[in-house]
Amino acid sequence: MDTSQIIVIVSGAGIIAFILWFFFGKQEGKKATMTTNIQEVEITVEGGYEPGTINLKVGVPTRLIFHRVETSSCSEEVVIPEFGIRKKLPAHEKTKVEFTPDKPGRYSFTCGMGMLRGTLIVE
Ligand SMILES: [Cu+2]
Repeated sequence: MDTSQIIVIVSGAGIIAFILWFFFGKQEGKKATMTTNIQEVEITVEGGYEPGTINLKVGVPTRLIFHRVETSSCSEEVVIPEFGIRKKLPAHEKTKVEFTPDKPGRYSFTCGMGMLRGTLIVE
C-alpha cells in the first residue's frame, strides 16, 4: 500500500465518521426546563426548529416558546396535529404554545405546509 492509498482510506473513514455524527450524533433531544409545574422550552425558528427534538414529561403542562427570527413565509405557522394546535408565529416575536401531553409517544410538529419538522418525545 502506498501513501496515496492510505490517505484515501483515512479520509474516507473520516467522512463516514462525520456523516454518522451528523445524522445520528444529535439524536439526544433537549429536556424541558421545569418551572412551577410547567415544563418550558424555547425553540428558535429559522429555516427549521432548534432544538429539533424535545423531551417532555407525560401529563405535565407544557409551554413551547417559538422564537421566530425570520420572515420567510414557510415558518409563519406551527402545527402540532396530535394536540390540535395550529398557531401563527409573527416574525421576530416569541409565541407561546401551551398544551398538556397526556399520552407518551413521539409527535411531530411542523410548519403550516409540513416542510419544517421537529419532534416531541413524550415519556
Ligand atoms: Cu413551510
